[in-house]
Amino acid sequence: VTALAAALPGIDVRAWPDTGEPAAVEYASLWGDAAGDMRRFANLKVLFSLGAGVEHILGNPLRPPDVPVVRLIDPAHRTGMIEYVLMRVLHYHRRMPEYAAQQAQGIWRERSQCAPGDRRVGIMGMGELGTGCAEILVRLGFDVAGWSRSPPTIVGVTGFAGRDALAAFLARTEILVNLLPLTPETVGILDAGTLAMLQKNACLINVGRGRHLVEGDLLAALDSGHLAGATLDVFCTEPLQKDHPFWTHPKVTVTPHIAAMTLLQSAVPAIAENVRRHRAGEPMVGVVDPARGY
Ligand code: NDP
Ligand code: OXD
Repeated sequence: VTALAAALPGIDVRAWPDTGEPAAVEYASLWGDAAGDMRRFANLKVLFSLGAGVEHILGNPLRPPDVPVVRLIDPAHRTGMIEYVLMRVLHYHRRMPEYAAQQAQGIWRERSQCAPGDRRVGIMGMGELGTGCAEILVRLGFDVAGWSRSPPTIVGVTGFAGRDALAAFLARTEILVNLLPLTPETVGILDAGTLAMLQKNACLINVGRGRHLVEGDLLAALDSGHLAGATLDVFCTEPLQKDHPFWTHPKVTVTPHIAAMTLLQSAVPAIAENVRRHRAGEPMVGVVDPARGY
């Protein structure tokens, strides 16, 4: 609040739940649905998500339906996601799970090394974050494909678009990165059927949303030996339940939804700039289309 107030001189910035008179609230920045019935803020002009995802706002039946929803687009967020995805792609590409298993048994054994150009990485969701990851992987020489609704047009990336192209995209993929938004069309998209389409011994990096993945189907695909590993940053229930099999599964790495964290120093200027634009009658950056869900 202090940082946002400093970035918005002349505007009264309050921390929830000290909102003052509801009718005086014009802008709200939020994560989740803790604020409950947003319709009581009768003069609300914009709802800002404190993250890139907006399903927590669009899925709230108590949101004022005509108020624009704006997602967070900020360079530090993008950098954080690129770091995380790159770290895990390299982890699988350089066979670190196998070396970790060898170390546990004191085995000194060199394994074959694959050139990046022979490693096929597939990215689902070629938006702000997927594109950032794809560009850097291409620069490192990986064989990168992207899947989105409209055909991706990133230089060096093999593009696939729409449901009809999903099977072909998955069939070529050895390391799958999920960076889709959660929408009615993408919920449960990583299920037994789609996981089975991946190459044998493929690995999954799920940094989109937990509900993209049918968790039991992933466990079955790992246990059958079809998939070699999974890095999961997002889960159907967060925090992940204490007794969830993912915690101890030898092929699963769990992180607590930290792939790209919202950092004050870059999120605050991004929101403040959008407030400025809105007040100046200029287009805001990151306005979502509620009909598409992202
Ligand atoms: P964008 O809105 O910029 O991009 C979304 C991409 O997904 C677009 O390429 C879009 O296609 C594609 N897409 C959407 N629906 C479909 C569909 N039905 N079929 C195929 N492709 C589809 O989002 P961001 O890149 O900013 O963020 C993506 C997601 O990453 C967020 O929504 C959030 O869930 C997750 N995230 C996770 C974080 C973490 O810490 N784990 C941090 C930040 C984000 P098209 O290009 O054709 O429109
Ligand atoms: C986001 C997230 O959507 O952190 O920004 O998950």
